[in-house]
Amino acid sequence: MADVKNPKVLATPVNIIVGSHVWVEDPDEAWIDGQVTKITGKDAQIQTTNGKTVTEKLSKIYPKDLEAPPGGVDDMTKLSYLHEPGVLQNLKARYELNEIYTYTGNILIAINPFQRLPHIYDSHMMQQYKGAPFGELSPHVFAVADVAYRAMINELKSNSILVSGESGAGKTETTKMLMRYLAFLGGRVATEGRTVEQQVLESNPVLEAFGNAKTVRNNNSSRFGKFVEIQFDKHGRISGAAIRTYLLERSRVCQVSDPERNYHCFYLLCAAPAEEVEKYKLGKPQSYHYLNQSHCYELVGVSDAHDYLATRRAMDIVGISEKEQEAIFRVVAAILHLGNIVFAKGKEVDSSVPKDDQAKFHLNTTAELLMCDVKALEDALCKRVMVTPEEVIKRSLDPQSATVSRDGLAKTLYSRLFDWLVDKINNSIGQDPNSNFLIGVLDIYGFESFKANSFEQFCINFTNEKLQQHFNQHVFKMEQEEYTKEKINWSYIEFVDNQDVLDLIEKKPGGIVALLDEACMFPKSTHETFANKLYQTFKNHKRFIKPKLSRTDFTIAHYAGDVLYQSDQFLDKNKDYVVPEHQDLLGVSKCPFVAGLFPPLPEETSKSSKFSSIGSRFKLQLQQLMETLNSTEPHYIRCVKPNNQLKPAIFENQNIMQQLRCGGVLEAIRISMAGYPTRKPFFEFINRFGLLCPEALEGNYDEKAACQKILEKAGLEGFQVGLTKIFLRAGQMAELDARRAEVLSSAAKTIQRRIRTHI
Ligand code: AOV
Ligand code: MG
Repeated sequence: MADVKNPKVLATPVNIIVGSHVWVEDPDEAWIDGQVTKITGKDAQIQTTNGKTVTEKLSKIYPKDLEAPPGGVDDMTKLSYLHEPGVLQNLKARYELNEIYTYTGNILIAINPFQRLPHIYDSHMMQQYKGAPFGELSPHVFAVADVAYRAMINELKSNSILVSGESGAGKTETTKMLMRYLAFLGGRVATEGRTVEQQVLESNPVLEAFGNAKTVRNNNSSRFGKFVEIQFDKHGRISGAAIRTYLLERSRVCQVSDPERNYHCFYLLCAAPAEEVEKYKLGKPQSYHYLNQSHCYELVGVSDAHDYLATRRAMDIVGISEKEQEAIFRVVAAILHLGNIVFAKGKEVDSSVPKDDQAKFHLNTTAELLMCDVKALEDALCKRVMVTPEEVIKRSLDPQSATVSRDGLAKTLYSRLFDWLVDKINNSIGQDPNSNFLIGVLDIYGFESFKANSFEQFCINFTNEKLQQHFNQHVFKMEQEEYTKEKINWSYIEFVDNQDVLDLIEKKPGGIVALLDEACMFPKSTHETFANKLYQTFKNHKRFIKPKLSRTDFTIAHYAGDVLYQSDQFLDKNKDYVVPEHQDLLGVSKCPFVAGLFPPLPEETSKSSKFSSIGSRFKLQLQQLMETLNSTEPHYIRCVKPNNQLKPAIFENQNIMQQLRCGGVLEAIRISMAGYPTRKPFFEFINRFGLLCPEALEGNYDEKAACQKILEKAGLEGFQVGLTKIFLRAGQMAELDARRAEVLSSAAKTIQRRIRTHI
């Protein structure tokens, strides 16, 4: 495994001399260009273009390609010098021209423009990309979807497109473009009624209304992961689809803080036409505890009233009936009322009752909307049934515990509602049992490292480790295929993957997920005992670090960097626990929709262990996802967020560099560096370097032999000559350029001398 934090992995050993144009690290700009003014031993002094004079080790500076086109190149592998600063410079030059897409071989890098760029997604554009050979037109999401579709048709093999990037980088927008383009390719022209492709597309606004929210990082942040499988029939037409979702963020339902919002659907409903708002006895979002913990209610440029109607229309199209829609929004309204049931101390010790008339009003309304008995609802919130060998007793909860119980019910209701929507959409679109191949599109959360990291970040980063391994293996395989195609020897290329981190997390028995389950099942566990167990078990693990000053935190050295996790809520969050009182209450709701969200538990689980582990279930889901992905031909899109202000035309070097590291773009480049990063077709190579060995180009020369002669004369070793291209090791291109510069300058001097002697 490469040390991705250390840019040296992309080091190119080159001949740097006084006067060389180079890149040097800069605290503000990540990389800045300049010219070497002095070399002392292993150090170089550089005059930078931002006016500084810096001294840096020779091994830490990189040559600047003076012949790089000012507008950049559309594929990183066309860069003569493949290194971090070169990659960054190239992206920047392109972004300035609104060229937001760039390839790195087969990987598409997409930098969020934060503005609608004219025409780049219209139907004329789709028409152009249809069937165009990859790389012929400018890089584009449509090109990736087109390649996937063609590959599926021609090779009769499933394909997948994996979209990744940090929050706000543009994954969901990219996914929607991909789906639109696939619907364009595989859709039926002018079919009557609701087509499968329309339903697939309209599932997006429905899922976004219930699964997206404004966060600090993105005004429309998806709070769940999504894998959409689009199935095709043998004529290449869309014949079915399946949507799988991962780990919806549950805590948001009861807990939001400035400047974030709860899930969009709550605000949409409050902005619904008056008769609906009245029917559900709703008021302004400001009146609800689940919403007013944050002071953000409206989104710039978004009309909740308009989006409410749009969501209802989308629900119609995906096949959710009028009656079901009514029930869905009734549950949404019930959750808002539920959150306003405030408790005060009751007459008995440690008991609680609704605090005042307001609280009672909300209690009554919640019961009405959920169509359950109001007394039973109150009991379910304020009491717990204790089963002892002798008797069954009802124990009261104090106001604080009753509040926890209330929030638990809200979270369960909401997550079941969300799962119901996903199931419904799947059933309504329908699966094609005869479909032999599919295109899967993955829109999943990117690597996260915040000030405070909990179980959610742990699961998210676990996902990213899995995908990173998949990515590395794929990039490595692609490299090998290119070498095999050109019939060159690649046997010594090695790379180490991140299996050790994956073992630490998921190994059975003994990985963190397994130890967490163990802790959850043992009644006396606390987060302290859990953390201690981790410290003992992974004392000598390279990827696990116990911070010196903490007794409960732990750090994992992920491929994308170290993340410090706080263990205190791991146990609670891992328990997928539905309070039996809540289950019993809503399982018998008079509303079949609500009762359907709480189907009776199978006999054995209801009696014995009520514990089911979110971590283990997630691990299993990931395993299944990886199996699916492994049976497909993958394509990668790496989304990049150019700035944290969410504004157009701001390109923050450091920020972007970090994302390229985390997204594995630099890792892909590193893998390529371990082999032969620079490839030049014979004729291009001869054009550029023929002057190093003019005798090789005499008469009717053979291109391949001429290239070989040029390279040998230059004294290079380790390069390979393929069938149509030269394959150079890292740094050799720069070495050749240095020779070329020498030849050119001595030729210039000779000419000057001749001119002088003539005069
Ligand atoms: P995400 O999916 O990667 O974040 P989104 O796809 O929601 O990010 O993009 C965030 C915002 O960036 C969108 O709401 C648009 O305003 C803008 N945007 C993204 N891509 C484009 C584009 N191609 N053209 C124009 N604007 C764009 V998260 O779901 O938070 O991880 O959990
Ligand atoms: Mg998203």
